[in-house]
Amino acid sequence: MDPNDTDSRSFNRVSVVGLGYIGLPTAAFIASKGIAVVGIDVNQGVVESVNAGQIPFFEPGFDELLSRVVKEGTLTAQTEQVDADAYIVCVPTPFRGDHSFDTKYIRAACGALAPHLRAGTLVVLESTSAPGTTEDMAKHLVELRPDLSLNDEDDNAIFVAHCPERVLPGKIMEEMENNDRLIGGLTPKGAELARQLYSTFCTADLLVTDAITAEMAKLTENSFRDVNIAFANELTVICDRLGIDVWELIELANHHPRVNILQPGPGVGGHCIAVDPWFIVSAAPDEARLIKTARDVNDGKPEWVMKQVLRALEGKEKPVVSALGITFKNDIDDLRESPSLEIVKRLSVENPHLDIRVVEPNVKKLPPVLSNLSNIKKQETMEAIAAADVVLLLVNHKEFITLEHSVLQGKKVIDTKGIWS
Ligand code: SAJ
Repeated sequence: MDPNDTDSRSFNRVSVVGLGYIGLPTAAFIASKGIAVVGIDVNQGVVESVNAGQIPFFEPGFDELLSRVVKEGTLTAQTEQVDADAYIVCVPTPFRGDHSFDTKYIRAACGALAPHLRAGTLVVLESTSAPGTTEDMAKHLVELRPDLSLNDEDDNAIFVAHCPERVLPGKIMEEMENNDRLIGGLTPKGAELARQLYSTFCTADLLVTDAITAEMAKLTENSFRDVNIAFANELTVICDRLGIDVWELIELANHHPRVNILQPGPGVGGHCIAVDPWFIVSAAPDEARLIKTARDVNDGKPEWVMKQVLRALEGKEKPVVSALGITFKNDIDDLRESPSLEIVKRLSVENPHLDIRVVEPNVKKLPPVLSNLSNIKKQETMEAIAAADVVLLLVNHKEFITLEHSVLQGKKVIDTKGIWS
């Protein structure tokens, strides 16, 4: 096979680096098409769980697919990198204290895969990244392997692309296959090879562009949502000042044919929407004014909720708060960047006299940041509500939506998601 022939390439072995919320489903979908996939993760526990056919996190419907591809032998996991025709990098891309983009995990992935590269290998960066990261990653790869080239026409070329993930946690089974994908080639041949790889499992449109546009498009999507949620969150604060029911207001305004206001809440969490806009702000700090303000509005919401709670508890001698939900959104077990968790933690630390009961149907035990605090304990819904002076609804889990309203009678209720209004 001519390594430079990108007309129709078959991928005999694909390596997916990082077996988290995105990497593992991606690996399983490719493996389900009969392609040998090796999942690489630095965490031995994750590797063992995958090889046992068990998902190390909660995602509806995914366990069946994972156990099938592991049983069939098309997906295996290990800690050491392998030779492969294509590498898909799905490692975390956090920000530093100053909100600048941190490439440490991408660089570590490059260091491990560089010795395995050969002419014709495809490397796809799937992690959400700051503009220019794919190009920097490619340059780093050829620094590590000066015998290889990034020029499509050279015999010793490797091919690089950015194909950002777009799936919604909780709907991954549906969206992995059916969401349109951005295929951002660093070069035309990189784009073509990546298009072929993603066409093995994605049945929607594969939209080819260059790498930096794909990077910015992904950040733009999440920033669009962040700005719109900030608008809703700001309305809550304005309405509270003016004595207006924000839920009724939004419902009424959304009857306009061209208005679609999102839902306010305790803030914005998860590792995507609360993070990605900062990569734009960091790349263009003087220009990204609205995007930065939206981040500040959403990050300020937990503080506002805390003040509401303390106001509602004024005059109580032994105040009890029952917080319903600590995950970053409904019906999942994911606590990353959760504003609800932040609210509960800060209420506890800053107000040691509070007695805080936490109800979270999606986790077996509280994370150490909460369980280590002496004034917090986990309880079942009814028990926690019965004990509460203030019932603080933080996440719209299905268990809370279907709660009989009568159990809240006589309680002060702060409903940050508007499910009982
Ligand atoms: N939220 C609100 N009000 C709303 C919608 C969401 O307060 O009306 C809050 C949620 O409670 C949560 C946060 O925003 O705390 C983010 O939740 P989400 O459901 O909007 O999004 P994520 O973070 O689960 O996934 C997003 C998705 N991006 C977009 O919808 C533009 C997903 O498609 C991306 O793949 C994902 O980020 C990612 O990995 O980047």
